[in-house]
Amino acid sequence: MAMFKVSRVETTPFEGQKPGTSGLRKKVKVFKQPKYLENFVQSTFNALGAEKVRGATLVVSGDGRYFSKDAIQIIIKMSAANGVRRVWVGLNGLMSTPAVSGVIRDRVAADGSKANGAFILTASHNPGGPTEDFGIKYNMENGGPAPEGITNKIYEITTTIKEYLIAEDLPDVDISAVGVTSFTGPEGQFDVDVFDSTTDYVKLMKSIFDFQCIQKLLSSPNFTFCYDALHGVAGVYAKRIFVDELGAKESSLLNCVPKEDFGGGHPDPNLTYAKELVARMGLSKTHPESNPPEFGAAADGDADRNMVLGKRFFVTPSDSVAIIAANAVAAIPYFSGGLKGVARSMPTSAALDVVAKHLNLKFFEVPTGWKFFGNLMDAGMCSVCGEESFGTGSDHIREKDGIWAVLAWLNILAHKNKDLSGKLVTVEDIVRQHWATYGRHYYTRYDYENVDASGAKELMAHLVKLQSSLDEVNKIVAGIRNDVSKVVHGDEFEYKDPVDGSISSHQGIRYLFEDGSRLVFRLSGTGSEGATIRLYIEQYEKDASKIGRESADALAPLVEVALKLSKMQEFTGRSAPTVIT
Ligand code: VG1
Ligand code: CO
Repeated sequence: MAMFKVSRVETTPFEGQKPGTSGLRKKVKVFKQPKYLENFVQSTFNALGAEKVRGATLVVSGDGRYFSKDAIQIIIKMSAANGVRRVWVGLNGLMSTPAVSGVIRDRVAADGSKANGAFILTASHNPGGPTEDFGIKYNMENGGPAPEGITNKIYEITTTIKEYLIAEDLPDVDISAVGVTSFTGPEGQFDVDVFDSTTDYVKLMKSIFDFQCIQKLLSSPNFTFCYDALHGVAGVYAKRIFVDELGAKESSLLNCVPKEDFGGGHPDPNLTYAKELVARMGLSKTHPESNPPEFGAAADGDADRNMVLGKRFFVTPSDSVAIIAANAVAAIPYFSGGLKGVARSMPTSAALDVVAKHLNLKFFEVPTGWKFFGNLMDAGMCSVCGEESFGTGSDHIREKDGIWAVLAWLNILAHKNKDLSGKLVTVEDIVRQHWATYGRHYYTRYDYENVDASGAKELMAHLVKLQSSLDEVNKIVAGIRNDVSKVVHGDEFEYKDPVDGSISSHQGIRYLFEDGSRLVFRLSGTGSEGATIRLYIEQYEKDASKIGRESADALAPLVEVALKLSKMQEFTGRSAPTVIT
């Protein structure tokens, strides 16, 4: 067994190592600076405390983006030096964010021990490659992202850090082959266990869904299917699950080979960036497709997001979580005993609220970011949750789960088409039926990416200031359009966690209208450059004769109000958003 020594390396703080909505995300060139990654990793160890780190089992893996392989070797050497007992690494360093969460919760080492936490190496939906983004986040023992108490502590430590520990002489571990490599250090044995995480993940999915029923649907000549991993880590799992287990054709997989730069694309599953899938599903104006598949879906880089499409039909993520919640008990075996409760992030539309009310379910509205759902789930208060940003999931793990969401839809479709004798019940049928029952939430999000940070701050300050007089706001609104309802409430969203009582303030600026419409403005916490303003626009329509409109037409008056009220162009210099979803 190779021996290693522990070196203490002097260092000085780097500015700006503050984790955002989901970890620390920066340009690769920032992460590649000597000692940059080391400072953040050591600060995380220090924040957790030596008693938690010594003897621990840690997962280290990610979405395979550029710089991951180097980062994994550095984190292995630092783990060894900090007294970690073993590190679990996904084959080739690949593990989706939901798979990591599952591994933390369920995998057991030969000696019976389980993982205490994980470093997940991803910048999620941000592009990858030498000139693009890298990211790192820490997940806790429950499989969920570190709560704000810990991330704030990590940040504080990064501002004063003086040294880090590393086993410089530990040889690089071959992560391209499954197996355990053992070393001996001053505190005893240290193991690196490289394993194929798809097996664990397939097992988890099989314990939730009715694979037989889904397989029957996928093999029906009536039903056609397509999945786009956008060259992210989802590709590895997609092949195993959709092709090997469920019998989909190989040709139904698009971009399912993970690449360090995601093939030069933006691994973000939305109508703008998932171009190939959007065209294949018949949703591209410039590339009309004569015979699109019945079902299409995509994932982001680390496979925790999903976009679900029907033939020439887009399902908004806010509708998706509501529809899954409404059908879960009847269609999905894991939920057959009932739902403990449901939750959504604040900017997500209120479609889920209406389902919760109808089904008499506990309901929670939390700030943006998955970490807030975990406490509710740990306390047994929530089974299904989602965000408007293409994130959907359940309490099977503590992260959103892209492939889970696709399987949930397939299981619902399979359930509705059980006898397969008559006409196929399509994705569009299910959504329209849902609207007819619960009403429709017209919804859109405008993103202004990489705008000047000071302009963005001024815009937000302007919107907060306006809220001091709703009379004034209503005068302005009436001057812009006379066909929108009145603003009855304006605030900055604040959340008090019902489980631990912690408070999160400044979680987005809300304007609530008399008819249930909402405008929400937020600054993104996942960007790596400048600022990104997100504007969320929503309008509820109960009248069955009015639920079939084009979303853009229905929302046009509110969009105009939002842009003029916020003085968007004045503050940002932008006449149009970067992305509309
Ligand atoms: C965005 C989304 C948010 C999501 C977060 C992480 O955050 O809006 O809903 O939880 O990304 O998703 P922000 O702060 O940029 O709006 V992932 O898939 O990038 O880890
Ligand atoms: Co992601």
